[in-house]
Amino acid sequence: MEICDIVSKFFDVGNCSFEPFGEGHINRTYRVVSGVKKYILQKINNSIFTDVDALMRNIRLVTEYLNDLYASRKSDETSLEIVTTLDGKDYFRDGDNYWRVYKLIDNSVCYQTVNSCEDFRQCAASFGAFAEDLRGFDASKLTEIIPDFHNTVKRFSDFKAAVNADVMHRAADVGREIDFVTSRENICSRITSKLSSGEMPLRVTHNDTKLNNILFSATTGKPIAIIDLDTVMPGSICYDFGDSIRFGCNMVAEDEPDTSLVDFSFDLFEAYVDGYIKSFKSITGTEKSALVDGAILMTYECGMRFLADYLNGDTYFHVSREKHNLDRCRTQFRLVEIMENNYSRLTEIVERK
Ligand code: ADP
Ligand code: GN1
Ligand code: MG
Repeated sequence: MEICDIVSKFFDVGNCSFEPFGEGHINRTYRVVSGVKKYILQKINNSIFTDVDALMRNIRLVTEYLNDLYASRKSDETSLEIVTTLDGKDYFRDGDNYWRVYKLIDNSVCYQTVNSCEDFRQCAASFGAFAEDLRGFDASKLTEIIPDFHNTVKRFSDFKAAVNADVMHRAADVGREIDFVTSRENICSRITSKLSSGEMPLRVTHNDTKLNNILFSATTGKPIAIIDLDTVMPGSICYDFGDSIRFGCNMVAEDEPDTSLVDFSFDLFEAYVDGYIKSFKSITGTEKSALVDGAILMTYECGMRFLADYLNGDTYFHVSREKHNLDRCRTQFRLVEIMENNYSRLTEIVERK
């Protein structure tokens, strides 16, 4: 079906125009304009999100909860707003394709790299408030949409399976990267062991807190919306903290082919820790003391996922060039090295806050 025909299942289109939008790795996103109205249309990646009903139920529950909260506070923040189909459903199914529409959050900008410490501090405050605001949300209402999403121990065994299968015959050329992963097997359980012992609380978390999943106001420059709620489910706060650090403190793009350019900003790290801890008031001592581990683990895990996908033939993350996933993996591993080499410096920054 054509894009405008799909959109007509959601609203009366009139003159419809659309363009591919954003830099997400998972869904296909379009910006759609119809008269004065603007929307985001997404083709849901249903090979990853196999239970689309549960996915959209999770998003509806969380967005309604947050939007009610923001309205009661008369806050400028907003959450996503699902536009239903003309027959009242949260998505439209066309054979094997599943489509959803959100209101476009207008007058907003989305960044791929951080502009300043102040912006990153505000981004941290916003993700910290997200965690704090969802404290009262009943996690049992949510489906664990991708089980073991940030279970690094499980990710490690999936990685080993990809190496052993070596379906594309690529393993021989990436021996160094494979060794990088396997030599760090002992770090995989640093967070999962604390969650299973009950030392660390399981909370409702976002699980994909990279910078391009937050929108800033084009007028005030302040964060106005946390988007990409596909992976909201129970998790550790250290995952959310860590994923923001992984993406935001890297001074070059996630897919920079020249790893000698990869650099980790300690100033940005400090700004993020500051903004996060100030707004996330209920953070526990155990969580705070595992934030640096969260940053290392999320970066290591993401690199391992990119490498596994490279070995599997690039079936998960969208790629736009040869060895794209390998470039992404290498930037992550360089960041891991920098953080490992500066572990006490990072820990001191957290302890000072
Ligand atoms: P993916 O899961 O593929 O990352 P996202 O839901 O993050 O998909 O959307 C991709 C991009 O589209 C975002 O990074 C952002 O630039 C843009 N976007 C998504 N939803 C909205 C929205 N409601 N308003 C404005 N921009 C949006
Ligand atoms: C994907 O959907 P997107 O592009 O925001 C991925 C994250 C990775 C990230 C790496 C559902 O995020 O887990 O950290 O790419 N999302 C999913 O950039 O797997
Ligand atoms: Mg995204």
